[in-house]
Amino acid sequence: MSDFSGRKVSRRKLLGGAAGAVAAVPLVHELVPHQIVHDQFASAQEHGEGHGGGKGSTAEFKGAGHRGTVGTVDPAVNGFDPAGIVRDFDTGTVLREGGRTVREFELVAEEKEIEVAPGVKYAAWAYSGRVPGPTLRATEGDLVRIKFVNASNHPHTIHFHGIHTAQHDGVPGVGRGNIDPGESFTYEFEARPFGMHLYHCHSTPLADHITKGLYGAFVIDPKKGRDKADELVMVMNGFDTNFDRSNEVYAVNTVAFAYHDQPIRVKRDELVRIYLANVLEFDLVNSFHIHANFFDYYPTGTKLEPRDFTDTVILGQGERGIAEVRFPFTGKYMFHAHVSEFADLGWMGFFEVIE
Ligand SMILES: [Cu+2]
Repeated sequence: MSDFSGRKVSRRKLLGGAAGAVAAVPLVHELVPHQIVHDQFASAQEHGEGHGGGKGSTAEFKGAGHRGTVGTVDPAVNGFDPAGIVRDFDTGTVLREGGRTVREFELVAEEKEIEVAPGVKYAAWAYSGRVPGPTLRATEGDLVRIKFVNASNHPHTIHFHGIHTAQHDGVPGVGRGNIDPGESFTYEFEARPFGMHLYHCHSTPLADHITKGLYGAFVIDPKKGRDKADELVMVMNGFDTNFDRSNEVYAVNTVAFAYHDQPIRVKRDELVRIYLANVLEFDLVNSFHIHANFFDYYPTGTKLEPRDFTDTVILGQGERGIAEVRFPFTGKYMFHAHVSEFADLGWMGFFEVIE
């Protein structure tokens, strides 16, 4: 298939054009160099850091055996660190009102340049300076109050997944709708149902407002709690760094290969609970795979019995779940998207299991 100029038109570009508001974008981006990120990843391989390359090829992992980037992203540049985000839960300011627990949060939308892979900058939109935004956490039945301040130059909202009224659904044209630059609004609802949920901007064009970085995890604990565990948050995301409506960089918690360079340290035999979400745009599926182990999987985390005992789960856009795993042996164990292209472009890391 080709357009009027005779160039090939992909299905992705046709869909992009059909969205109306972005109709002009696909042609403009024909002019944008597409190869920058791939070249950056490829040049690392020429220097012996690619698959099976040099130092990383021994059985005992010792270096950059799989990642195709040179150097690392300095957390000070972004003001957040995937090593911190993975265990960072914001339980809000807790109040009691009429015998009920109330949790108050504040999220501020702002424009922020972030580095998503070494040397790869991205003009993000962020909630409270982070991509993903803070992982908000409440217990089923709590009253949750989120003050949203729009300190950016575009209208935004916060749409929470959960059960609540239309007025607090964070959708343009309903209730307060778009929150304009400089304005604020407080969303309020009861936390339910328990599970692993999401929040994200719902302004239009929707894919743009999400992929720019306005999303975060929203954990609701069951009233009776869950078994004690080492708890991790993994928001699987990606970045369209050349605006061609496909992603060039893939990651968990934003920075490509972050947990490859700095493995997530867990204890042997300890229960590890992973709150997993897929917020990718432009790619229809993502996946999560653990090496040399199997995990219990709870889709959306809304039931207390696992649905699967597996080593790989597939998640569509906006899908999430909870994985529970124990590592019986010490050592370094890879985890990555089993969509192999994503793994090569950043969505790959390690657990380091210690005594
Ligand atoms: Cu937005």
